[in-house]
Amino acid sequence: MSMRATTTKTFHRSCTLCEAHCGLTIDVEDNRVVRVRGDEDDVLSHGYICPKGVAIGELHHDPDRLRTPMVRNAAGELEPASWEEALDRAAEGLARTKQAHGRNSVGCYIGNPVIHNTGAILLRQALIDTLDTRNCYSAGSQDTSPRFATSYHLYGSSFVVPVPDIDRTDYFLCLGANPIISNGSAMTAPNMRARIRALQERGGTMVVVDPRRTETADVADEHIAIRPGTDAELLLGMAAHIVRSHRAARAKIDELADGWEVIAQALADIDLDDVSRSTGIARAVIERLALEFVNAPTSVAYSRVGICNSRNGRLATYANDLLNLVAGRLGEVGGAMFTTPAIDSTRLTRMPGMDGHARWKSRVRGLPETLGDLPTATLADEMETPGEGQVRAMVTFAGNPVLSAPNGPRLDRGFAKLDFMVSIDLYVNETTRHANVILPPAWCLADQHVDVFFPQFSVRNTTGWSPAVVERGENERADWQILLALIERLGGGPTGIKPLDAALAVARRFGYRWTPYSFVDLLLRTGTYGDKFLPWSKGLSLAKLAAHPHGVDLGALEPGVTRRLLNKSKRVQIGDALFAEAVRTLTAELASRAQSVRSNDGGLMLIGRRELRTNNSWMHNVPSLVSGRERCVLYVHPDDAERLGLVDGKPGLLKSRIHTGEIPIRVTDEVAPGVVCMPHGWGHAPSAPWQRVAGERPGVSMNDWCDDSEVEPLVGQSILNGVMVELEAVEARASRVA
Ligand SMILES: Nc1nc2c(c(=O)[nH]1)N[C@H]1C(S)=C(S)[C@@H](COP(=O)(O)OP(=O)(O)OC[C@H]3O[C@@H](n4cnc5c(=O)[nH]c(N)nc54)[C@H](O)[C@@H]3O)O[C@H]1N2
Ligand SMILES: Nc1nc2c(c(=O)[nH]1)N[C@H]1C(S)=C(S)[C@@H](COP(=O)(O)OP(=O)(O)OC[C@H]3O[C@@H](n4cnc5c(=O)[nH]c(N)nc54)[C@H](O)[C@@H]3O)O[C@H]1N2
Ligand code: SF4
Ligand SMILES: [Mo]
Repeated sequence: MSMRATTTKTFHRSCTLCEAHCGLTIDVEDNRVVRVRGDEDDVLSHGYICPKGVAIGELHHDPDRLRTPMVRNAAGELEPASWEEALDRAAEGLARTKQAHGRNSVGCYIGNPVIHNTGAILLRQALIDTLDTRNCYSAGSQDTSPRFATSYHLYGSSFVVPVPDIDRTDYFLCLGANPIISNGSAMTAPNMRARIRALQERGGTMVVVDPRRTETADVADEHIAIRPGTDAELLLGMAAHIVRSHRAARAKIDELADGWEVIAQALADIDLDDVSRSTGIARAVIERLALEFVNAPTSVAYSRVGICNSRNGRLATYANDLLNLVAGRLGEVGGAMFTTPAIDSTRLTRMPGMDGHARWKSRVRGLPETLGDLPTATLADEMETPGEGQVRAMVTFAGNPVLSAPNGPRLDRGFAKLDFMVSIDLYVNETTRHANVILPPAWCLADQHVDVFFPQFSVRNTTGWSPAVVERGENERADWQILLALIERLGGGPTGIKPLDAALAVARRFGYRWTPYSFVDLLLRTGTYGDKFLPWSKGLSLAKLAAHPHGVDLGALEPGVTRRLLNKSKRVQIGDALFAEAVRTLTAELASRAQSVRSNDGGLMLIGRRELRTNNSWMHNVPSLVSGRERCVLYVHPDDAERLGLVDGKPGLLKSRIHTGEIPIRVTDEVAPGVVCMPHGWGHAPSAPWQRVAGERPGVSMNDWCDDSEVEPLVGQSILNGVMVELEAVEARASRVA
């Protein structure tokens, strides 16, 4: 028996699994992560960690995670291949399709983890430019597109997003978000529980508007159960009431915004009784909320995924910002504030072709792009409908649309029929199982990291550098290396800007190799806090960041709006014709809408749910994250359960326009009557052979029920909340059939 001394190396690194970006302290022995805990000295998270962060090592070492490229053989089975072979096959297949069927015949889908991955996000545009396709899709149309398109119109950049100044506000109105579980979105704020407690301890108030009494509602001062999909009405109604009560911050509005008169006129027509009928919230409550909001010393309205993925997602997102402006809270301490990031992504969005909205539309349904991406709800149409521009090949990159986008089964069939498909992913999942070539990256822990995206949306200005904590095997490649190799085989370069890529190709012959980190260094040094390449400067560079293992604190958010506006007018375009028209349309329809909502009595509305130990469709293959009680269950209010004869723990038969299937019932008064709720991202039966833990308890996919034929009208966002469904007990159906 041999005794070998193991040395433990300790690293500090930020967690890239969700937007909170907690600092982790990671112990590594023999190139294995043996212990993960919260980094007490991290400048933003001060030791906070959640179960997913604790499990990051388990994820990294998951034996089912792909370690080598996979290529489909003549028998149609995926088998391991060398990098050279896999990359050649990938490039050839894509080039062949493009040559035969034109540029738009190759589509691409970019998933959520890309925004958490420095190299991947910096090469994203180069990939799309190299593919030269209009058929680009992303998780955005199930997540942030309404937020980004609203920011683009109001502030001149999709990435200029107001952040709730949670640590200094007196009144936090939180709509359609569950930050105690999600740990915040478009709001990097680790340890929300402590932040909410601090708000309450300094005498502040938190109000949660949500059809479910969520974990966040549980710690708030007040929970208001709203009828799904009616937040635009509520927020516009509150703004209207503030105006009618002569409490609108007129001087502030005039100072900052254009088009107030148009919107004020549209607001004047809103009838709060109609709003009350539509939302299911008493008129007196709406009026009280409006006055509380405007009378608090400081206040902020914040809305996220629950709002974005609903019937009126973009109008509601606009109404959220409008309410902040009307109450004089935009750009104010304790209100909706703008960051001053060390790496300013808005500089990247100014690159040619990047930022914008509705510059082109999808071929079949005419839905608009946002930030270059078309709505995923129409990807299946584009795959199925013959003609010039039909999608015949796909690249999927860190995504799983079969589970994450509406009408997953239709997408599943579409992927199966493609001529060719390449996936860059850690796993064989429900989507990548259709690929001809899978290119698996060495995962985040094997690469350095500097966040270039989320400091845009942080409640405090901070930055930092993370080292790789495990060594990359000889045969392993980071996402950015895979992308670059694929792009170069297809004739492109790292920036997607032809003259620049040509210059970089020349420089390469002299030994200079572009890396994402050389670019990050450039962005840092030329940014607000940069050293501007002056050796004596105290400013930031990549090397300076590396000297601060717990991150660099750049201070609290600064007040002001105009400094962040990127439109020519340097004014908030609050009266944009698109929004004004949408407000008028909604107002006109309110009465009849309220009527139709009532006539739907008996029908149920399906909404989504996130759970602390899982993340969208992945992380279900990690035993410590999926142990314990079954999570993929449908919450049903006791009144509805009784009316429908449903029993807790037994399956129910859930039916939407496009799908009927069984799901276990949990009876709970957490959901409002008339509302049922299930998590998305489950339904792992098809990937069971490759993800053995996930396959043991596969669950069912919410997006089997969500309809892709109906989308939100202004951005084509998928409607994943407030989906009309019917429900019955499985036994009831069985006895009827008999
Ligand atoms: N019904 C319903 N549907 C929803 C939502 C909802 O609320 N309700 N939420 C939506 C939201 S907000 C989002 S963001 C989407 C997410 O939807 P998607 O982005 O389509 O899917 P994910 O489930 O995040 O899958 C991410 C994939 O990336 C892989 N991966 C993880 N890290 C890396 C990496 O570093 N490199 C590479 N190459 N691959 C990696 C994982 O293995 C996984 O297969 O789902 C959306 N779908
Ligand atoms: N544990 C965990 N954390 C995550 C993720 C995860 O999957 N698991 N995903 C990450 C991702 S990709 C994102 S984008 C963020 C999202 O973070 P959040 O935006 O906080 O998202 P959710 O937790 O889905 O919260 C949406 C809330 O909206 C409510 N809701 C549904 N319909 C309506 C409606 O019509 N009106 C109102 N007012 N509310 C409604 C739902 O009940 C739910 O409580 O979370 C991130 N963090
Ligand atoms: S909340 Fe959890 S998953 Fe999110 S960054 Fe922190 S530790 Fe990671
Ligand atoms: Mo998301």
